[in-house]
Amino acid sequence: MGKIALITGITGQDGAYLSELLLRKGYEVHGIKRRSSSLNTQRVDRLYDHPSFKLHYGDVTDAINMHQLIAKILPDEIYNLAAQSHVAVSFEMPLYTVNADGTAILGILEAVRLLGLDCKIYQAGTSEMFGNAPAPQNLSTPFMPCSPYACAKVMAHHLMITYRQAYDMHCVNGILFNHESPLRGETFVTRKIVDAAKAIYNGKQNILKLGNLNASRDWGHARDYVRGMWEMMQYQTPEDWILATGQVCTVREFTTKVFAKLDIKLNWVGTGRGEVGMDNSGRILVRVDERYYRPNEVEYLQGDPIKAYELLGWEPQFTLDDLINDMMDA
Ligand code: NAP
Ligand code: G4F
Repeated sequence: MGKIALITGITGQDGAYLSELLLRKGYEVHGIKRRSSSLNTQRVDRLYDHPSFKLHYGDVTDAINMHQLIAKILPDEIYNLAAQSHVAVSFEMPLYTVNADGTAILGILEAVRLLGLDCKIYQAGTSEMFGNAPAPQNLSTPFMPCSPYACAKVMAHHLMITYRQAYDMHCVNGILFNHESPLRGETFVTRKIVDAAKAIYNGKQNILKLGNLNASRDWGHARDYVRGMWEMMQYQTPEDWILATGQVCTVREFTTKVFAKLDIKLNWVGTGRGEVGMDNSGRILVRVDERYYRPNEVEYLQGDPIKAYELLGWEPQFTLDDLINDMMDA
């Protein structure tokens, strides 16, 4: 008998890649999808006919629903990936974000505890929890969350440790730095840049508007990161982990690289909120737009994944160039 996994957030980027990975490993994969008036399962539609792939309606903020699903599915492993995962949106919907990204893990923890299940739980933590703490951020770096999203994730992280210590439950925290892919949501900056560059190249869009070009991120590929999630869950003891590449680039550099793949050289002119990116003929292709700035910004994230490297043998297989090529080719 293969293992049974339950994935919340299965319709998102990581949920889709993790589903593929677990099915390849012989798992029965159950996922929670939200009821929506429009289609929201495109990322997993190709798995729909797989005999070991099953979707259930649900919402992580509904603890009764989570309890019922966990009691019915009796999973060996739960991956809690569900989240309102957009940092900027969390400033506009703080209470919902804290409910979905912070409080909701309690519904899962309590269900597993009250049902007495021997079930491992993974919580999708984030480098945003470090906020503007000095880089490189490692497992000793203090959390300095500076968005409702990051505050919620810090709460979930500590609830996991509390249940691990109090009830001896197998609670695993993955603190993952930014990871992208062709399945990345369209409003995250890497996908937005790739889509816009291609549309500008094809004459379907005139300009790309961005916020803080100086923000620096440690960007990896989601395929590498879901493999790391699974490896953390197989480790003999429940622990906290960091997955990152250690390589950093700014939003400006990422944009330059993407346009260069289309043989467009961007020349940056001006500073701050007046900065623009022009092609060699002087046409403005990128402009800074105030609306994409956040009330609070995390300026520089660079992770130190040494523990995952030493204890799990995890290391990223995709370079930043590989990632951009994969996103451009999609
Ligand atoms: P994503 O593409 O935004 O996917 C989020 C998933 O959560 C979607 O399936 C979404 O469903 C679901 N969801 C949202 N609210 C829900 C609710 N109340 N009940 C049930 N499902 C809900 O995010 P991702 O990039 O795959 O990230 C996966 C997890 O890792 C998230 O928790 C994120 O915060 C965390 N994380 C991501 C990164 C990264 O760089 N990607 C880094 C660190 C941590 P719909 O499809 O219906 O919207
Ligand atoms: O792509 P982003 O929106 O990702 P962000 O805020 O780093 O969050 C992502 O990674 C986290 C891990 O560190 C996850 F936990 C989280 O769920 C999510 O997946 O923005 C990246 C940077 C930011 O500094 C932002 O201010 O790009 C800057 N940026 C500049 N212009 C922009 C834009 N971000 C977006 N989304 N859109 C812009 O136009």
